[in-house]
Parts: sequence; C-alpha cells; structure tokens
Amino acid sequence: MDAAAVVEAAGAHKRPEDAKHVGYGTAGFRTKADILDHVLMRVGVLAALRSRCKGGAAIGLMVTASHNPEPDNGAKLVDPMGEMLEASWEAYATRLANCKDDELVGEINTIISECGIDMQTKAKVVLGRDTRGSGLKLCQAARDGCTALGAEVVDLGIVTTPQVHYVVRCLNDATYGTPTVAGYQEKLAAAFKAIWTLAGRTDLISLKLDCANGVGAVQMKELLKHLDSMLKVEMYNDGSGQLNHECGADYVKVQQHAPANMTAGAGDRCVTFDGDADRVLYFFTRDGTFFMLDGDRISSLAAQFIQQCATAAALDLNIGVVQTAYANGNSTKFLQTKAGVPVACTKTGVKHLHHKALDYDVGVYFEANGHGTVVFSDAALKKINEHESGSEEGKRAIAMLRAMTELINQTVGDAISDMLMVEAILLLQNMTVEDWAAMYDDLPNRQLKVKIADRSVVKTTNAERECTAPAGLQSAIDELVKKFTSARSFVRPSGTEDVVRVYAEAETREQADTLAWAVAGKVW
Ligand code: NG1
Ligand code: ZN
Repeated sequence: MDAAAVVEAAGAHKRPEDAKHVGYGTAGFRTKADILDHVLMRVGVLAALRSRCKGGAAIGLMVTASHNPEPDNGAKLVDPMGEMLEASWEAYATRLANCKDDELVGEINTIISECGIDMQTKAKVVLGRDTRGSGLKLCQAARDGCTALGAEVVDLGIVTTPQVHYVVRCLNDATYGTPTVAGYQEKLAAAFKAIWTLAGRTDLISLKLDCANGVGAVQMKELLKHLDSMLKVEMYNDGSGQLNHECGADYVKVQQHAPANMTAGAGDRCVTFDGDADRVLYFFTRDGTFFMLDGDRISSLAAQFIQQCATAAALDLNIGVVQTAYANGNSTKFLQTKAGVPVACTKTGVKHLHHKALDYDVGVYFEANGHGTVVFSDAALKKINEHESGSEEGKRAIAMLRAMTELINQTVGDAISDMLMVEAILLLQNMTVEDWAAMYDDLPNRQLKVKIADRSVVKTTNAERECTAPAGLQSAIDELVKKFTSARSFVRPSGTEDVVRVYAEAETREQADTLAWAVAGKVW
C-alpha cells in the first residue's frame, strides 16, 4: 500500500475531531450529506480493498440516500455478482469510516492482514450517484479513496442503484450482459420487445409515472427512446421539484394516497418509484377510493405467472416466494392456498430475502414496500433455455419464461425492470390492474412508529414475528391479538430509524387501527 497516498487523501478529506459516529447498516451509510466527505473517501478505500480481496473483481459504490430527504446522502457497496456487500465486511466499513485520520493507515493494514489481501492484485470500482446535489462532491471523495489505493474507477455518473448492480455483475460475468448503462437499456428493451411480439399487442400501453423527482426520471427517459412504440409514459415529479418531497414510493406507501402534482383518475394506471429507483408500487382509484398494489401484489402476480408457465411447459421448477413479517396476511394465504407456492419469511432487509430466495430454482422476493426481484438459479436457467416443449402452449410458455429471465434485473430490486415485468405479465395474460387487484383483498393494516429511550431493548425472534424482550411484551401482544378477527401484530426495532415499529392487521380497518394503538401502548 502507498501509505503516503492514503495520508494525502486523508488530508484532503479530513475527519472533523467531533465527527458523528456512522454505522454501515441495512442501507449502507446514510446521514446528512455535509458530514459524509471523509466517510466517502474511506468507502472508496474499502471498495478498492474489497475488489482486491475478491481477486480483482469489480465492486460497486453507489452514492445515494434512496427515499430520504434531499439534504441526506449515503453510500452502499455492491459485491461482484451484483449482490449487497457481504455482512462480515460491514464491520470493516464502520471501523474505517470512524477511525481518526492518523489511524487510517493502521486500520487499512489490519483489514489487509485479517483478510489476507494481496495488494499486487488489480482493483476496479464502479461508481454511481443519484440526482442529489451533494452527489458529485461525494463521488469525488470516493474516487480519491479508490485512487489512493491504486484502484481503477469506472464512473457511471447519474444512474439508478440497480444499474450499478447490473454493471458490476456484467463486468464480472460477461454472460449477464454488456457492462454499460446503454447495455442495460438495450437488454431490457429487447426483452420487453420480445414479450410485446409474443403478446401480439398493437396499441400503446399508457402509464402515469411518479419519479420522486429522482434518477428514475433520467433513466426512464433514456429507456423510452427504445420503447416509444409500445409504452406511453406520462411522467410526474420528473426532476423539476424537490427530491422525495410529497412524492415517491415511500411517500405513497406510507400516506396511502397519490403523490403531489399527480391525479389518479378512474382508469389511470399509476406507478411510483423511489428516489434511486429500486422500489416500485402501482396504484389506481376506483369510485374515489385509493388502491395500492404493493410488493406483496407484485410477488403474487410474478409467482403465479411463473408457476403457470412452468406447468404449461411441463417444466419441473421449484418456485418459492420470500416475504417479511410486513407481508399482508392475505397475500401469504393467496400464495400458499390458491397459487400453491411455498412461502418463506425472513427478517426485514432485502439482503435476507435475497439470500433465502437463492434456495429455490426460482425465488420471488419482495418487501411490502416494493423492493424486490426474482432470481433464477443456474439450474433453472439451463432448464428454461434448453427445454423443448411439444405443444404450442408449452412453446409459448417457455418463450415467455425466457424473455422474463432477460427482463428481470436479478441482481437486486429494480423499479424500472420490475415495472416492465409487471407490464409484461399483465400484457401476456391480458389483465388490467383491476384484475390484478382482484387476485385477493388486502387485510386492513396499520404501521406505527413508537419512539422510546432505547429501542435496542426490544429483541425479536422467528423472523421478527415474536419478541423475546422486554419480558412480558409478547404475552401482552398475544392477549390483545386474541380479541380481534384474522388479526396479527408484531413489534421490532427499526434498522434505519430510531424508532420501534408496530404492525397490526385485522379483518376491518377499525380493528387494525385499534390493535396497532393498543400494542403501541404496551411498547411505551
Ligand atoms: P427498517 O427501518 O429496519 O424497518 C426499512 C424498511 C425495510 C427496508 C429498509 C432499508 C419497512 C417496514 N422497513 O427498514 O423494508 O427497505 O428500510 O431501506 O418498510
Ligand atoms: Zn431506494
């Protein structure tokens, strides 16, 4: 290691004496942008180390704070196959980000020796940022960290988080696609065109899209150049307003109404992305009532479709859905009983869902908030690509599955790719969003945030569905749940905010609300 170069980078990106401690959590580093300069330089250093540790494979570094307000920013690292950073490295990230400037060289040496990193190996880091004003400067800090460690930097500029995952994957696995943003656009467009042709559709699909004033708008405009004969997308909150302010997938999910500057009229098919375009939700209104098609709905639609294609083609595929405790109880019931698909439940956070999804030939996973994707194992891809079906119906089903494997960004949840997947399924099955909504009825539910002195006193087990501490809390919840019909409730400490989250669902809106508030009363 060139210690002098590290000292120089540390000098250019000084850590203030009173710097706030930052932790690499579920969403990477995320805090106010103006205290992140030294952190980003160090994340650049870590990305270079990670690349060497992985034999010179490209590593991604995305500068984003997703659905947080504009003054925030953050950073996430992407591992070689396009997956999230391996959990054991999160502690290195936190250590490196928080050490004093004069401890930096020592910390780097510790990581090098603990991981047995060969510093002669080449290193490559793929950088991307969302549309936040602070992004350019923070990317420069990250770049300085990479360069100090002698890593090559591939700067993608303003891109969605899933595009960074895609490019990283392609650089390390050429079979996945061309490792550029243009390659991403072309791959998705070609797959969607194939589906369009299979469906024999002739008229345009019309959508209204809320882009959260974020990067989704920039990238959708590019993609639509390839798809303008198939999709007509009216964009709202396309960058002229404040990022994530009264708009975006998180806002729509939590507020349960349309974003600002956009009306969802009868018959409108509305879609919303979050600020870095890795989450997507659909919504529409009927007789003035707002209907949301969330991550559970996307999972149900995708799992049922893939199951039906496999059956039609007589293809033996082990399909499973992965959810979290926040999945609506009726979605779980629909999947298990009507669609006949097994459902697993993991802790909150896509890395847990993604990991579990790899247990299946085809793993469908979505968080209720719209973040998720479908992963196909190598064995499943081989079966799908080599299978020959005798019947016309079987041939069509296989062609549909093949196009799906190309359309879906399997590395991570991707709003653009997921939206095209939904459109493709609706198109191939000749379904409207109303038909989709009719697959099952959501159980009314309520989420609350409770602020307590120390949220870490709440401990959970069984994929966060039961709490083990403080003593007596779970039995109090059980007693309350018994009083309501089709009810379920759980509490867990948030991994991204200083709150305890309360979730309740029950047969009626009133029951769900009453139960949620009663459970919240036990947490205080
Ligand atoms: P926490 O704050 O741990 O509940 C939230 C979301 C997760 C996930 C992460 C990462 C809910 C209830 N929780 O986690 O689903 O998206 O943020 O951004 O939506
Ligand atoms: Zn996001």
